[in-house]
Amino acid sequence: AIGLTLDGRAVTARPEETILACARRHGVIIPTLCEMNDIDHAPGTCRVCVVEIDSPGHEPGQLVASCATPVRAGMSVRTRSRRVRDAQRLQVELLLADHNQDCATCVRHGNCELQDVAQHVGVTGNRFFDRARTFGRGIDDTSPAMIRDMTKCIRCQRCVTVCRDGQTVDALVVTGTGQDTAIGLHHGLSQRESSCVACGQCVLVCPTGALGERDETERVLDYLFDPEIVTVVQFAPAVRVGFGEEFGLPPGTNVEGQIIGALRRLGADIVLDTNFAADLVVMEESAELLRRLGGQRRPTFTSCCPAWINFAERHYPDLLPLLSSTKSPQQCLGVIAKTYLPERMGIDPARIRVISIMPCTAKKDERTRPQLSADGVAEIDVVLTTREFARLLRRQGIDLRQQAPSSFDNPYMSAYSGAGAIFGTTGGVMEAAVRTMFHLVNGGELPQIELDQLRGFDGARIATIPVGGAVGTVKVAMCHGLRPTRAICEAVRAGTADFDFIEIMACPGGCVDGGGTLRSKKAYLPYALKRRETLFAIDRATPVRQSHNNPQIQALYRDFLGTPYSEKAHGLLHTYYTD
Ligand code: HC0
Ligand code: SF4
Repeated sequence: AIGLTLDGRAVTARPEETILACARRHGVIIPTLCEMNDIDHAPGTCRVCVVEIDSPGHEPGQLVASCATPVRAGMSVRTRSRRVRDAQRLQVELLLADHNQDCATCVRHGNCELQDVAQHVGVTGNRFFDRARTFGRGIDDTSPAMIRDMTKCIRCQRCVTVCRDGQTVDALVVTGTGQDTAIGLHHGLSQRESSCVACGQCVLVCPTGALGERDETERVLDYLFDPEIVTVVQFAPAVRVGFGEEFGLPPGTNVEGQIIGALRRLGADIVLDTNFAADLVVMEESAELLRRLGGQRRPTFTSCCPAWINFAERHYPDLLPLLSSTKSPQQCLGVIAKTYLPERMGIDPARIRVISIMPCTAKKDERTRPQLSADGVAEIDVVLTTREFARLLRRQGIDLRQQAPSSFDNPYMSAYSGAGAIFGTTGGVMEAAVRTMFHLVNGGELPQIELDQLRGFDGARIATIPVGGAVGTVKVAMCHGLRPTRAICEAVRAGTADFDFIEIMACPGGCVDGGGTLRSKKAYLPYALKRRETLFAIDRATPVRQSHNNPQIQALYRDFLGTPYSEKAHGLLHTYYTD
């Protein structure tokens, strides 16, 4: 260990660590904006983390960026001297000079790292603000999923790092230098035209409101308060375990009951569960996979993650024939809610609007696919991210902590199995499908319901599953995050991958950490494992553990669809992809 002085206190540091890292370990706060430890990002561009040092090789009292300066034995560091505070304040004032400061209307209002840092360094005025300069950088609202408001960008480049190094999509690029530095899409393309897959990981790391979801809470209020419209609301498997934090509950708390209660209070007419549709997808996908097993084309890829579909279409179009044709649970729920449900309940389908609450930005984009509409009627009418749902509750004065829980009561489309519940975490779709495939092949139930070999958390995992019967074993792989996904796509393309079935989730962790989840400050994906544990606990506590044993799924096939993969099921629940 190295000895040094930190604000007059003798402390020890690890060799090679930066002044910033050392200070953090000792509980000393140095403000930062561009730096983000979780994604290994410290470009040193914001210069808010300056400190004063006395150290050999430096001028006495030299100001240095603490994120980029390693500790040295005998160094003396001052983090809060007058000179440091003045320098930090000046840096933040310069950042604010061309930052659109319409904070009251900002998507990041109340949860902004720039606001925090401005408070920390004591900025009290706007000496240099020049609104005209913010006009030089525009707003890109071409994507159905998200808005890039570059008038609020502070050029920290976290988005560039997460998109390039984390996701390997590399859609974003730094343009210009000095005062003209900006973040854009490669080749000057719009977000929509670019190679972006709408995964939303850049939104999760953005410290300000420069990147945000396209807010559609107003549309939802229009539907809720229109007496002619029958509102059908679904929420995704992962939403119930990632939403309580916003209202001060411990991370990973299951708030399913409170969400249902809040939706009823908002005036939702029918509350359904995406978990039900996950069970439906298992039925279709397992039947599809067993058919494909005998054929030439291997492997089959899952198709429920819309950012993965975008990735395949834009980056690996030659692999599209390998994707399962089964629509995602979100879309399957929409189509069944506009056909079977009104038939059963005696409602005019034209009055129905389906609202989804998803931990995902790409679900907003998926909804707009032309092949997911029939005769001009979209299967899903509006998608709210988890963040917008929190905003909607606040706008309506609902505090989740005070909300009495309620439960699902729709007799047709709200029951779910434990298999449907675990869709929200990496490996869950595979585990759910294996439980049903085993049944389809052998008649009975898989004796060991929880498949530990599928439950690790590495970016890519492989397993061999003894399904038995005529099938024997099935070789599977599960990837979460697009870096491991790219690696497996390359292997499949090269013919070196020996798999039958591959599950892909574009976001690291799967939906529990989707790009539409609540944003943490300075942390990337801090709660994945807690949320995942709660999903596994829901599975254990659910009396029915297999999708094919969900009584409402059995009734849907008996009364409406026929068998899995029947002509009717195929017409409603399957889709195609285009490059
Ligand atoms: Fe997911 Fe889904 S599991 S993508 O992660 O498959 O968003 O939670 O809703 O559609 O069910 C997200 C979560 C879903 C879908 C389901 C799938
Ligand atoms: Fe990159 Fe995903 Fe952001 Fe698109 S949404 S720019 S792919 S990180």
